[in-house]
Amino acid sequence: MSDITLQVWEFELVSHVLTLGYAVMAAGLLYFWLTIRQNLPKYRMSNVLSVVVSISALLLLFFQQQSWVDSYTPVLTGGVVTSYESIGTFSNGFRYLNWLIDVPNLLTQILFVAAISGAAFRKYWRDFTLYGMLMIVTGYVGQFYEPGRTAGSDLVLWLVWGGISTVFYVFILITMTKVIDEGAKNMKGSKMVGIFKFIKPWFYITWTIYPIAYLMPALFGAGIDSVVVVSQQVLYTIADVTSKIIYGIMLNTVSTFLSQEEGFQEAA
Ligand code: RET
Repeated sequence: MSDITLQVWEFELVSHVLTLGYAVMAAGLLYFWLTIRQNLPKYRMSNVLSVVVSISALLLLFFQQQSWVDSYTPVLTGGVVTSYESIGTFSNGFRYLNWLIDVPNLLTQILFVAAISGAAFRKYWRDFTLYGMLMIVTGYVGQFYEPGRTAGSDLVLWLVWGGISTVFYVFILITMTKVIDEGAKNMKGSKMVGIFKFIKPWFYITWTIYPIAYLMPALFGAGIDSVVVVSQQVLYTIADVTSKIIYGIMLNTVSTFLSQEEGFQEAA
């Protein structure tokens, strides 16, 4: 990584945001686990997948925070910290590998709440997993070429791999749109249709934060500088909380109310 000097507040902001991120994952983990029995058994797999997603993100953000602190050293002037200098490479590579676990799970869990089963379930599951993996792997290759980050930077290759990844992302959006439309039909007459349909714009917005973070070096000029590094971490963490935990809470709320409407009562 080229030398980066961070203002004290920039260094601390990222450290705090990452810590908040894994604290939210820990809270989400408990919430999804403790509320699972409020749901009919047919919806519970959605909670299980939320638990899997939360724990993997918890670990990732924890190590991301440690790696952040290890990658910078304080610069002292007259005994006072005036800035932070980079001393190692801090990369987003771990995140991408974490998405390999989380993306297929996040995409699959909605199928249970949408009451999609049988051959349709298998088809959506296969498409989601395939597109998700290909989107991430191509994006992972692309981030190695990120402008200004290492000696291997290459603007064109970075954009080409990012572009290929975007094609798979568009397939995911199309598939998710179909799933939500179908799920809304399946729960017609329920009070939960509104919340369930709201997941569509929520999904579009929160998932699109990831490619925006990828593009930060292009939006802020040629080389990597502190604005790029800091804004990427803040954006990725906002995206993590909204696309995993808040999305999971919406799905859990829908399944709990659907369970009640279907006459289910939690055993005492
Ligand atoms: C990349 C590369 C650039 C192009 C696109 C991307 C999309 C990434 C997305 C990631 C979603 C991740 C989630 C993780 C949750 O754990 C790979 C940044 C389109 C949409 C939801």
